[in-house]
Amino acid sequence: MKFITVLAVLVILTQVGGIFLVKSDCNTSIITVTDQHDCFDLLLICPELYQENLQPFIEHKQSMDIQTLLITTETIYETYNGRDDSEKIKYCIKTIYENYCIDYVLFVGGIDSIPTRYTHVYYSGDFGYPTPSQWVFASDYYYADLYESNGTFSSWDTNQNDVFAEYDWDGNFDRIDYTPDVFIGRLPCVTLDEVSTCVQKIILYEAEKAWTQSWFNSLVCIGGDSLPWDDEAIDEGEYVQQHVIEILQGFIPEKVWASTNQLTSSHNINDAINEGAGFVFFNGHGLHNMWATHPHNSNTWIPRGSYTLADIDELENEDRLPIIISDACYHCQYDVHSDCFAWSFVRNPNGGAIAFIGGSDTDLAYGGTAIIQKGIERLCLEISREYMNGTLYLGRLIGEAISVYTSNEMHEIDMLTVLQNHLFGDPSLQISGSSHPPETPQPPSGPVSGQVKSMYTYTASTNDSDGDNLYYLFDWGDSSTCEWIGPYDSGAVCTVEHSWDAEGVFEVKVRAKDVHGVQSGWSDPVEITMPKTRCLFFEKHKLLSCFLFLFDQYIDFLNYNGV
Ligand SMILES: [Ca+2]
Ligand SMILES: [Ca+2]
Ligand SMILES: [Ca+2]
Ligand SMILES: [Ca+2]
Repeated sequence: MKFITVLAVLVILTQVGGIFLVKSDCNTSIITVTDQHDCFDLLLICPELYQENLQPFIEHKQSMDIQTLLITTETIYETYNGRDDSEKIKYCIKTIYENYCIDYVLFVGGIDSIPTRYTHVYYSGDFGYPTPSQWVFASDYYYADLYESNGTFSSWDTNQNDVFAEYDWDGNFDRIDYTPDVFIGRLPCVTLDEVSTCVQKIILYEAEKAWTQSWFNSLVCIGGDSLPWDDEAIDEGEYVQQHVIEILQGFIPEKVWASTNQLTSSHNINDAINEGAGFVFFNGHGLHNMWATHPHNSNTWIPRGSYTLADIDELENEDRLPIIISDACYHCQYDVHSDCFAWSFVRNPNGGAIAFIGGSDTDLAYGGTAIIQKGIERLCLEISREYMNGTLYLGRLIGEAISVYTSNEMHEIDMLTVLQNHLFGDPSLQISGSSHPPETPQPPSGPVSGQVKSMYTYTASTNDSDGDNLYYLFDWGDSSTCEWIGPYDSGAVCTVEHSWDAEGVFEVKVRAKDVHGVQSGWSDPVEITMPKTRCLFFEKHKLLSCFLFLFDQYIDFLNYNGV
């Protein structure tokens, strides 16, 4: 086979110079290896047309120590067997995985360049609102799930009737092991300009180490009451995001919420994204070209006129590029609409997003607090947990989240969640730093009581075993927003001022992060009382004195009147 021939050439050249050339019909890419048994990290699959525009990407990945191998769809179709082009691609991924132990696979090309696989799921469940019963949607996840649980090739057509991923489809079932074996992403480019734009964005994102930038720790949450009139009167979008905020400790939430009246216009969303954010969450309703939700227990749609593709095109966040996670219908329906919602963010040359995670079909969800138990909403929480576990690469973030999700018993809604999930982005994209975290700081030092609206000074410090410079984030126990402050030398004292606007007892804590973006845990809290205990006692004492005075006067009055 031609592919075997190519590999033989590679081995010979490797033995000669430590650098080998991957020859293709129209171009040459240079791949550096140290010996012939080396593993690759990333397999890049694209049509020949895009190969030249991807050369800077390959060179950049090499510089990031991500060994990259490119193979064109034309070569795959000539070289590999399979009943159709999709199966040939899947066999190619499997072969390269087994020979070169790749972790990540990136498709560069839309549906016309690289085919997907369509599911066939019949779902008769009752969600209390109309849902389709026949689910036929694009599932690139087919290419990530290489093996069944017994280690054999996973065709997604185990009953061999050429209908794939069947679940109760005319009574037929195909056996699927939902665990991903490689981490997959797609840049569904349809023009060479889009290829170049994505390459430039990825190179800049990693070269600037986006995860170390001050804007990265902003977390934009866009949501409202996804399902009005549920029995518990929960604003589901905000409820999911409150859980995300609690998981993504150290991120500063920007709540573009219905309940805070911050979601009346599309400008609210663009203003928040233009400031820059590491992550953006959309929780609500979508079509391939829009997003919207509801105010609390209302059938009104907000923002006015919905958030549309035209709004995405107006984004100007430049290199402050978020990873967007969408819990809404049809945002990744690239197989029907080449300019779908998700892709419009990623292809935007003036900003938008570095990557988008979402679904290609209808997103089923439970109303009320049960919303976080299943579906893409649950996946939002698992993805957030994976990030806090220190996951370095984007594909692993979503892949590991799916592995956790699928470790429980799979029902129809779980199948639909996992199979329609897509990552539009580079799965080998670095999204956090590799370094030892700073030591968890001692609680902040400063006054433990004081008066409302007076300014007080607090200090904190800690050490980083790598000697990295450090930033500090204080949680003042009130609703005030705060920012990461720094950089300070490891061990140096960070001094800040704060005042409280209301009386009460506040738990104040601090955490540190190093210049690689790696964070310590929160310190133990210190209790700060506003106003001072002495003042409270004084006020009460004065009040008591006053009562006693009045009581004395009352006794005098009674005596005077001879009662
Ligand atoms: Ca598998
Ligand atoms: Ca079948
Ligand atoms: Ca609701
Ligand atoms: Ca460190």
